[in-house]
Amino acid sequence: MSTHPSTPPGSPGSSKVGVVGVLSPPTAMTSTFPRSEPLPASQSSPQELELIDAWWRAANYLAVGMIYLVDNPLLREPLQPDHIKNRLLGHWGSSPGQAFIWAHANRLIRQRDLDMIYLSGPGHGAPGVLAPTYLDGSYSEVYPDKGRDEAGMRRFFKQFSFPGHIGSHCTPETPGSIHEGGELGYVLSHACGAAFDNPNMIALACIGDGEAETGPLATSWHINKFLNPIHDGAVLPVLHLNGYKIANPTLLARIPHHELESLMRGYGWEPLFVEGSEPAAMHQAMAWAMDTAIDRILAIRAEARRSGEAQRPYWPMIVLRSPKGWTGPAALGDKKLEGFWRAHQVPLPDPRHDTAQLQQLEGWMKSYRPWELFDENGSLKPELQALSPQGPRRMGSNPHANGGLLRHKLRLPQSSHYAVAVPSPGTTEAENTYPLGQLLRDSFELNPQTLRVFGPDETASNRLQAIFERTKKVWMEEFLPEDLNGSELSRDGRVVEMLSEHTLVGMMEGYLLTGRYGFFHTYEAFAHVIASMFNQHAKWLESCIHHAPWRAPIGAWNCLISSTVWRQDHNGFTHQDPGFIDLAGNKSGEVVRVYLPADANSLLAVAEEAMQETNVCNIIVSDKQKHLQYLTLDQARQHVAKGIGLWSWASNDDCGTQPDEPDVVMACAGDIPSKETLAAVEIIRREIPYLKVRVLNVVKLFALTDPKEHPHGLSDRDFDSLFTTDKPVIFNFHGYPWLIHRLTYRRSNHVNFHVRGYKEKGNINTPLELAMNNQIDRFSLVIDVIDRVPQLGSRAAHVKERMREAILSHRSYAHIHGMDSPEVTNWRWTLGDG
Ligand SMILES: Cc1ncc(C[n+]2csc(CCOP(=O)(O)OP(=O)(O)O)c2C)c(N)n1
Repeated sequence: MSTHPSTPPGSPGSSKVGVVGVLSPPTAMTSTFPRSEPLPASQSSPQELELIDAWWRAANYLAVGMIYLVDNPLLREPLQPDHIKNRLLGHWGSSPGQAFIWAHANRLIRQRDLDMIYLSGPGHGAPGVLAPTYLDGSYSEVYPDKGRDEAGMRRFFKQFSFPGHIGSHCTPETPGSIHEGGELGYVLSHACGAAFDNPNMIALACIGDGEAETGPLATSWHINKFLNPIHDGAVLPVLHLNGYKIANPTLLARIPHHELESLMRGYGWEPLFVEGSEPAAMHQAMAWAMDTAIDRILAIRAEARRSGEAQRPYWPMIVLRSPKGWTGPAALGDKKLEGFWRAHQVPLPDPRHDTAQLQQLEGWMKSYRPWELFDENGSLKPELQALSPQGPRRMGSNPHANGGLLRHKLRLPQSSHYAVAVPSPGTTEAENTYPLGQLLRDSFELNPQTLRVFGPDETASNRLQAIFERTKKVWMEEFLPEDLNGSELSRDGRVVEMLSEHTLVGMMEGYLLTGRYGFFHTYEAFAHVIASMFNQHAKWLESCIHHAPWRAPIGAWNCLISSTVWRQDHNGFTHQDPGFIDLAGNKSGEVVRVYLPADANSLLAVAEEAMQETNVCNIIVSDKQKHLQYLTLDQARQHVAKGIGLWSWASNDDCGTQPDEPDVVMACAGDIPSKETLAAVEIIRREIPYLKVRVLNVVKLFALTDPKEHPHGLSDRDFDSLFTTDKPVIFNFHGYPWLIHRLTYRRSNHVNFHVRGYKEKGNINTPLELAMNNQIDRFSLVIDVIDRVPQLGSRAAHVKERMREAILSHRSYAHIHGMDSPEVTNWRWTLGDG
């Protein structure tokens, strides 16, 4: 236990007091740690650092208390087995280091009136965050029953990682947190998003050295290439090199010092090293590092703002190399704990049943000398309370970390300015995403500091290039003369492009969580790259709604999925994967929306609705290529409002004064599937004119499901009236067919649903050939109708034969000419608008 100089009388842990330097380097690694140079010292007075040490001891005491205790929070009586929780869950290893960082940040915030938030990369070390928010009073303000007295402390301890209460991570219930840190890897990108357009903010980001091994974190060191010191805040990374993960050493802790230093410098950071285990010297060194880092950040900022010239500086970062489970028990029997991976979670696993462990725990807790820290009532002593900043400057109460409070309503321009003219359905073509780019372009004007677009290199490729008429791509690196010709780069751009979907979505989330708006777009197949980020954000929102109602709603997480499966003419099989929306079906309907607009105006109408929503994830699937246009903007708005539309202009089952009774329902969702459905309907109406066909188009995917499951869900009555209760439904779907079955399995007519969609049958194909391979093409749909409508069968044998021949001849045409026949490419809806 690398602990503090004085010990409580009679403490069972007292024999270990004063043991320092428990991290002995393996002989082969002597150049790695510890370094031979003395630790740098700060200007702070010893008295000031002693107080900070006392505050840190209080935080560590609370961290241990919340992992172990249900009672006797101040150890006013000897520790008994009954005071210990039945199940011990939580992470000690990361906590003391995180509280150490927080303690030192408090001093800087107070002395320099900094606007600073804290992001815990290893959020599983929540005790190291919860304790500081309790000490600075923020916790008790949000949760008054966890007051700053003995009874409040007891409840504060008990609730931690306890059934029916809070989790063991920096969950949304944690005041001051915008980053749960459950899934490791996103702390730098979240911090960067928070710092964007917050010129006075410093986002202090603690990075776990295990976390630093993840792909997302490894690439997110590049955030410094996107932060403009004139109008953005700063990110101060603290790489928490506590040496171990759950059961292994970490790579960055074991590489030679010069390699680590070179790595950080190579990424453009200026590393400041704080390394050791002896608290007094570490406080000195950390105070020096924090002062140096903040001096540097403020100087960079001041110079950039004075000169008006934004260059990419070498922003400072701190490497904090301290023992895992610092100040905890040195060992349990012959098993090393402090400074080893065994300190990761609960170092003493069973003090409730093992008397020796109980004594060890008591000694450990008393080593923090709680009687020096808390008064008679159990409140933190005034001189230690005075170490926290005041009001909203406290990192537990900084309003940026409850960003919905700061959010202004998103202002969108009139979509009618960008509407595509549709003289008659299915007769003209347009690029579906292009008008959305125009809408985004003008949205920047209306939300100049609160909107950003994120994409991994594809803004123009996804046909959103109209944006560049108003703003560019932010680029803090070198410019070459040729960049002026079409690269669309600028120091002030509001579009962020980097070929790391993780980093971009992390940035967007940080931006949203601090009260702004974001729009991410990506190729469909590669949306899977950020699948778990979507999961985590959806969970965050869900928890906010149910467990942290004090968090104000934040702007929607928007993801445009473009370059979709059906138009991968040259990219082929790897670029065909419409499965991201399957994932959305797993998440709570409260927080997830999926839209499949079939044309440009529908996409505009979707954007109008979706982007204004709060506390949701919007997934909008729309291809970028030229597609047939069906609806005027007004019609599209109505269509989106309804979620599923009966396209009467394409149907022939409207029987006027007779009951409307279709023989078959042709449903579709998505651009290409809608076109193929309409082409099939046209064939049917020409070839089998006596057949009554109803055409439905689904724009809100979750309209298909039960309204109890999703707010978009259609009532059973509405659903049955559209889809009938007994007629065959041929559903042509953008994605994998099972999703439609999942969503409709409870509907009365589900047994008659026949769904076509992507079946992994693809390669380098023409659009029609790909559709035929997966049987979403017009000819296969006609065959489906013939097969499924009972009164057809052999009565339509000739039509079916012609369809089979058409499939063969169109495939053959594609293979000879390398393209679809003009008859297909130039196909238009010829039956008018009903
Ligand atoms: C992406 C991801 N993979 C695996 C895990 C499981 N996990 C939880 S903690 C941990 C070790 C983390 O080590 P580090 O980042 O160094 O944190 P610390 O040592 O501060 O606890 C792992 C692997 C996770 N949470 N996220």
